[in-house]
Amino acid sequence: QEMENELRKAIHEEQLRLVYQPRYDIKTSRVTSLEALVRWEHPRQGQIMPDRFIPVAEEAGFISELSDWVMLTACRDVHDLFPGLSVSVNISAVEFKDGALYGRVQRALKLSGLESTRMEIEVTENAMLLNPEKTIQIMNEIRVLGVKFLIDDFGTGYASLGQLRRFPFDGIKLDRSFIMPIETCPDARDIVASLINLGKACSLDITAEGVESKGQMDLLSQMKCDVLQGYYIGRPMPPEQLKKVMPELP
Ligand code: G
Ligand code: G
Ligand code: NA
Ligand code: MN
Repeated sequence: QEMENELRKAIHEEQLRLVYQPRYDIKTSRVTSLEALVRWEHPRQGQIMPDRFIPVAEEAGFISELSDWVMLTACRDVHDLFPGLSVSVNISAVEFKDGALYGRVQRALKLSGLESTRMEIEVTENAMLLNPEKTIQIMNEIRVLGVKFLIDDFGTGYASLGQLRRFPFDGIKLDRSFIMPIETCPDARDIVASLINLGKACSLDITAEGVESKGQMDLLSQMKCDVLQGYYIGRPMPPEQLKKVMPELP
């Protein structure tokens, strides 16, 4: 309850920050997109991670307000600081409940001036289970703008691939729990190879999350993964810092 009130205030008192984690495109050997991740700089408690306060915002019914701030700030930062790069934002399942998301996305694009084809939205597979018909309709409307959709943490949720095939996704992000063991465990490697092939068969762009070593990067390149994200490529960083280190990234 107390956290709820403080978080409401935080949105208006500029206590929220975005950090950006680079995503590396294997084909062009370049960082081509960034994921925006929110942080709360609490005046007394210091930095609070989203796992702790996103659920609070969801339950208290102001996740959309928070998300509006995230979308606009992310679109502005990328428009102003990272010419040519795309940006992805994380959207909660509950944001598909009403019909407002289309207008909210459009507003962030308009106010920032970012080309719509440079914006991506990450949704977890659990979002697909709440209200499939309506979610598909909202996704289709937003995709007409040119915005892309990615399934986040793929493999950790409860949706089946049969269910997911009905949704208009552009890409999937393989959860880092699949990527972690690929260097040491041949079974894990086979599973990731199958997931990549499966994704390709559905014409989906495949991102591997949690890439922490050169060995994993090489294996994933061999398996024809499309995009890599993880500490080996770069940690989530404030925009100014990322801008500075960009030339030194792999
Ligand atoms: O790296 P990090 O601790 O930021 O991410 C933890 C979790 O919080 C991830 O699952 C991520 O998708 C989620 N998350 C980060 N930023 C946002 C955001 O702006 N909105 C939502 N809904 N989730 C976010
Ligand atoms: O659920 P989502 O994938 O959006 O969560 C992103 C989370 O994963 C963030 O907390 C981010 O800091 C973390 N993360 C990003 N790259 C790596 C990595 O290479 N290893 C680990 N352990 N965590 C990572
Ligand atoms: Na994400
Ligand atoms: Mn993820």
